[in-house]
Amino acid sequence: TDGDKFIDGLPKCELHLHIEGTLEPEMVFELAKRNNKALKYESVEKLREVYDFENLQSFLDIYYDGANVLIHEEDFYDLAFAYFKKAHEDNVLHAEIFFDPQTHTDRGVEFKDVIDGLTRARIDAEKEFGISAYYIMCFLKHLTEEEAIETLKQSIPYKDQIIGVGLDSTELGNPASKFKKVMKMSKDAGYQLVSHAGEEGPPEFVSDALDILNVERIDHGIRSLEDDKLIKRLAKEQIPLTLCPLSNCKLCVIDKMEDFPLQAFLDANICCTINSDDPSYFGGYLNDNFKCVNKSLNLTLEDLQTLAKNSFKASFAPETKKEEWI
Ligand code: ES4
Ligand code: ZN
Repeated sequence: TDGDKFIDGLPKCELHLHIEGTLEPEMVFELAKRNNKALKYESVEKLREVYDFENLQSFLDIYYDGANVLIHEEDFYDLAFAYFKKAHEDNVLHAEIFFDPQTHTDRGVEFKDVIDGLTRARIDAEKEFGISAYYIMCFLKHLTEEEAIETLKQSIPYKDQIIGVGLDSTELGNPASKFKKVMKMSKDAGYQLVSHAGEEGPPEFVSDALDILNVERIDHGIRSLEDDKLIKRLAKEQIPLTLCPLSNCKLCVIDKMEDFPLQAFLDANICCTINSDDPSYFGGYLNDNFKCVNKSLNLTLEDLQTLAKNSFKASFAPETKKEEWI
């Protein structure tokens, strides 16, 4: 359709993408072979068949298992470079990419190998595609704050390669208060702060991320709509939300794309953005997310433009860059 062509040509930013969530089944098999790792699935097709989730946790179990094939610096390079190629095809000019160091260091992979591979891919992609990118290190909410502090310490020698710190993984049972100290330490170390909140958890989890952790951006935040006062606050303070429509469908946060409440966020004048979260697991990259939402919600070209503009506005890129892009 016309909308699809408009979306293809629209310059945009990706602000909510887990690099481990771009690991395609084909690459799982390639890396397993290269690293002499046995897989419990007999084929790419059989692996893809288990990508059928009922909630966040059922996805996370599969996602952490998939990450086991990532071992060497070049594995992280190949993973990230493949993503940059896809992103460039989607007219993504700038990406702020999450990585989960603990998923790897807990298996004996060195922090250095993770960040070195990711950084080398970023530099090569900037040269080859002209794409710009930052990395955001996430602490896993299902682990302890002490473990997060240990990871923060490991990151310090590489802090010039990391723009910020986020929180992801299991939301229910892991409130913001659990990570108050490590997030303050991260801010003091010079990192920007973001957090997943209000994906499966109630709106209070979003206000707590703002009030207790002082984050600048909320990842997901879809359940904010259940609290009118919070919605007014997000609009007034122009706190960006990085929404992920295909993710919300696949993890049963919503029943169907027609229920994705984008219009409510737009009507409330909230700086909402469209993102792909874990594209290999959720059925599509950034333009697939835009197209799916556009088709199900009958957006106007103006809405699409607003969403792209919001993505630049919400990014951590310097103001001069943003002006150039918008
Ligand atoms: C995630 Cl969709 C989602 N939610 C929370 N944590 C995550 N890590 C990777 N994908
Ligand atoms: Zn996420």
